[in-house]
Amino acid sequence: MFCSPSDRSRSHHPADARRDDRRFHHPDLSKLLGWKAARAEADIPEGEWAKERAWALRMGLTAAESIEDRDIPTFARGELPHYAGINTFLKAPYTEDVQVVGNYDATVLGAPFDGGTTYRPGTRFGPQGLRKISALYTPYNYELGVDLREQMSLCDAGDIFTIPGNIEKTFDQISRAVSHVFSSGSLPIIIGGDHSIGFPCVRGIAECTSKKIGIVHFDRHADIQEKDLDERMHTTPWFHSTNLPNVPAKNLVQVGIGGWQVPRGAVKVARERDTNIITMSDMEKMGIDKTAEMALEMAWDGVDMVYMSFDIDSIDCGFVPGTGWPEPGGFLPREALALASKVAAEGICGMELVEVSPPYDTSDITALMGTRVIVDVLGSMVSAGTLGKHRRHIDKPVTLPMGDYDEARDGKRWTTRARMAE
Ligand SMILES: [Mn+2]
Repeated sequence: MFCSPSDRSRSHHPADARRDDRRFHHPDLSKLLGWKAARAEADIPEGEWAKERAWALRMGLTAAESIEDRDIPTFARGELPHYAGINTFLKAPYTEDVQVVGNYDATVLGAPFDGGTTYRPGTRFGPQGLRKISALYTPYNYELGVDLREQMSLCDAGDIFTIPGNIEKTFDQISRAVSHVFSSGSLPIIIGGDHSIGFPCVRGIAECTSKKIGIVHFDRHADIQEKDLDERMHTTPWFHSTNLPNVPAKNLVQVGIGGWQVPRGAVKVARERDTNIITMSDMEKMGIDKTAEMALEMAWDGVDMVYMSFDIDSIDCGFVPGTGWPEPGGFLPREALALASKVAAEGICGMELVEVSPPYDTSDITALMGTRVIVDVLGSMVSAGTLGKHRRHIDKPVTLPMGDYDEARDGKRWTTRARMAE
């Protein structure tokens, strides 16, 4: 039987088949996260956003008459506009008085120190770099269905006063600052700084509790030598952390380790102390879910809390050029974010984000990646309902003395005599 070309194309052409398929089998959009997340957004409250906008008008005056949106102030205050303002992390309130950090679920604090680096410096500018680019985010995440501003409280306590050129004095300052924040009940989020800060950060938490602490450590490098270049450099934090009585080495899980600069000296210690190393290829073979499950199982085995250390160089250096020790072959950003989120979902007692070096960064891309890890960790904890779980384990809180300056008695700083005499 003869078929004309047009008949044949009507009955057999694949494009026609697809068109028919679409006509008769309506795709089930409700199975997509894109569909679900759009609907879930309607249930997230907006009260804190309304509060911030009203606060901005009180702080920054109402706008010029020509401006129709009457929520816009004259002086930029709070989240908007993203390019303006004096940046704290995510434009969270700056707690100049560190006595009040306990009023917030989490506290960001900077540890600007690069005296422990053994290759590229510059991480002393890490906290500033992260704060600067963090201003581009809103606190809302579509897929997670969380709005941090509505569902948790966050402050930025500014930076720790580190001592350039003196690692040990800097460590003492960092431990003191972290123990203060942890004792207040607020979750410490420490932005480094090179990786030497890992030890004093863990020490600051460990001294406030009699409970045991496990560590999940994302890195290309094992960082567990006793010394490097004769000092406790950024290659050594886990040697000294796992010497602390309540930080068992068997609960240290090191994820992403590998390449040409592990280095060998660290491997010997890791073997002696029986830490747990998961390489990039282990992760590739097992997949993200299984890797996270295994890391959590080992880190949480017999302990009460888990600390997270995230070295930005665990991500392939093509994505994070601004770091102290770049290494190819690392995580893809999506892998790193998924792993960090899954570990955080179980609840953490603190975290550090280290090795962002803005002088070597390009277009703020490394600092942005670091910011993203932190906000994803917070979002994941909010979503899982595990933020604040660490509080029950603070059984030895520290109380640090403050100075005796009294604003009512001594006046506000930067108020001149001439001004006061008027
Ligand atoms: Mn590293």
